[in-house]
Amino acid sequence: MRRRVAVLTAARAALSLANGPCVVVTAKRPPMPQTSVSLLGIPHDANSSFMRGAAEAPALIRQELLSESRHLWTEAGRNLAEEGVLRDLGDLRFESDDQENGGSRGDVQDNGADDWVVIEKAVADAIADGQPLISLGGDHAITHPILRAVRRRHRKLTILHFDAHPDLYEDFGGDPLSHASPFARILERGLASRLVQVGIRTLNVECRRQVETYGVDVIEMRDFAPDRVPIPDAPLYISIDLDGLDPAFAPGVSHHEPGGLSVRELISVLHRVQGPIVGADIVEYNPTRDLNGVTAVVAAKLVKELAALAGRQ
Ligand SMILES: [Mn+2]
Repeated sequence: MRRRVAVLTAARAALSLANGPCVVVTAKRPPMPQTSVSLLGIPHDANSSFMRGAAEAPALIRQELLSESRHLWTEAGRNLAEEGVLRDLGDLRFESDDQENGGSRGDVQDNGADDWVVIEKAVADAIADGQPLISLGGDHAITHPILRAVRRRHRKLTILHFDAHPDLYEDFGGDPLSHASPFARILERGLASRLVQVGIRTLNVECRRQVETYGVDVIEMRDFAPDRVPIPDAPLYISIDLDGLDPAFAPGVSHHEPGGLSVRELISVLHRVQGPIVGADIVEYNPTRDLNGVTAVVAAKLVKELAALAGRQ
């Protein structure tokens, strides 16, 4: 049942009480609140296999997003600067944080900290009111605990995933929580009913076997065209590893893999998404590899275009 909002100003209340029956003035029903999009930094890179640095990303992406060098209008015509549209939840802090080790890998450590539980709980809190969330990594390992929380809220869930790599390794380098393995964990636990991967250009025998095992729809980069990408049904989650882009566009990643997507090609696919998305992440920005901060600007641009999708009614 719709709740009517009654507003009784102090002055009118005083007047009413002085002059007889109390008059309750019913305010005009406020307009439907716009969907707001939450932003959460998850500075975690302890499961990176090659080099660290992605934990430094969220603050730099946010800085570019809010830079005065550009406005917050999206290409689809949404102004993220409007009050209440963007809700910044800040960055997560991990109890296991320490400068030398960069946090625990996500499994329970001697100190009792479990970074995966921290991430899962923060994401669950962020989406508890039904509003979509864009998470800023961190490395790609964080998509697994994020999806644990998102899937609990959405009984059906599909994923559109941009990446140079399929991230389907069973146990990369002995770490089942590796940033090369999140989609193996997600699919083996049934956290998504369909996974579409775009930009892939690193398939080896093991990964091709995993693609078969889990029934993943892979659009390899050699076959890519924006209109060839099947957009999965809603509720849809979008995961963007910035190394899906060509290193010419996004040099600030740990694993340079030439022959990738242009920024425009990736956005063209995003613009084909019809319905609202329930969540998204942008991961693997590694500032230690960036040139003039250009990759942070790309990440900020993608936050804007994702927010336009997430904010649809
Ligand atoms: Mn990747």
